[in-house]
Amino acid sequence: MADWELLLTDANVATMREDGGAYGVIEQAAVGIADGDIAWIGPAGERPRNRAAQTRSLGGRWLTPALIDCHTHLVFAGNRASELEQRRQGAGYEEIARAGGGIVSTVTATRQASAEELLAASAVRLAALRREGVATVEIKSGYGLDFETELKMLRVARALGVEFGMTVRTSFLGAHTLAPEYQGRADEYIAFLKDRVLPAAHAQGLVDAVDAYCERIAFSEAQIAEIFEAARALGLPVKLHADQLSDSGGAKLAAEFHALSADHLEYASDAGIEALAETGSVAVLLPGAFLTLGETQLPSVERLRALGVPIAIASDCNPGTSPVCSLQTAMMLAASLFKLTPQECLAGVTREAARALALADRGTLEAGMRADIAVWDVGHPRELSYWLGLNPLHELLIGGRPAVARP
Ligand code: DI6
Ligand code: FE
Repeated sequence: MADWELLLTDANVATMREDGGAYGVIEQAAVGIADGDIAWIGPAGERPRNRAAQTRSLGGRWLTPALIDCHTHLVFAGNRASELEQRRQGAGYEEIARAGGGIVSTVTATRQASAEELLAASAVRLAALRREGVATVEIKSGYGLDFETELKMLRVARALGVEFGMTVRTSFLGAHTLAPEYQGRADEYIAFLKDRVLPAAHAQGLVDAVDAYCERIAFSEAQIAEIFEAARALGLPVKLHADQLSDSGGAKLAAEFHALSADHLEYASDAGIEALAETGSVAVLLPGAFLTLGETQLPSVERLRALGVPIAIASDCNPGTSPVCSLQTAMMLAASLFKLTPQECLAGVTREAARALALADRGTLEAGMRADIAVWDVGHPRELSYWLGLNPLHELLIGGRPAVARP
């Protein structure tokens, strides 16, 4: 009877362990896999003599933890390509939103779509992420803004995880923007969300975390605090779209609720970043939205580094501000626009992205962690935030089983 289901040999490994030096590299490594987890990993010369049902040489290729996209809105219907022309005529994101475009136009399309149509449209985007080595993805609601559609979105997100054999973590984002039916009655909308929609979604097992949009075109700190109090009462962690378009006090609010993460942060104040540092919240940077909006205010990466705030990177895949279905592109943009190092970029989509989702069983390659492993045709892991438009994935293993192989 074999001890291991699979033994991988002749590989170089970037474990991404925090205590492992640059990238946590193990050269000429071997990996023993049992029951979908890493049973042993280390220099091949030190490998224990466990028997393996299957042994595979990886020909000297590099292994990293499978990628984790910790911030997406990838379930939606339609798209917003028409806004490109509006922007070329000088209209800004907020102006388009106030004129009834933006999120609300995606809401209309998403409400009209059946669950099957929503699943089919979203599957195309999830397949693109998985082809690039993503094994875990966070998916938000927030394009329903009514009872039926918010739950429909979350059910589709769960179904996508099953269909693709990936881990999907859902975030309830009913507080994405004001539902059209509640114009001028924001406080009533917040009450509707926290008293009716969130409890029902939670009771059906559809919610892993609660998110909100803290911004002048969305909701105030006080309104979001009500949603977050309801999340806390249900035992759900929170995360927050914070200080994306203005210093709206989002980082500080996220810290007050010990949020898993504060996301965007272009306009976060030093006090807000210091608050995040004190609570250990992860800063999730979203360069796709920064680029698409033509933003010029950079997030304070130096401040985040100096205060030891963990930095994650995500695609923010959404039809309005970040039509990006590529986590590798987000890595390259984080390197080129936000000046993160290649190691920070790879940590940002592995170890730190796992932290942003409170997933302690992945994000590094070490004994006991899930065998979610990406195999790359690169000369060094730094290339993963270097190429734009070239996907060097050779193979993706999810739970130790091949999920994607280079054709
Ligand atoms: N911030 C964003 O960039 C997205 N949502 C949010 O809170 C935009 C979503 C959209 O425009 O569809
Ligand atoms: Fe977002």
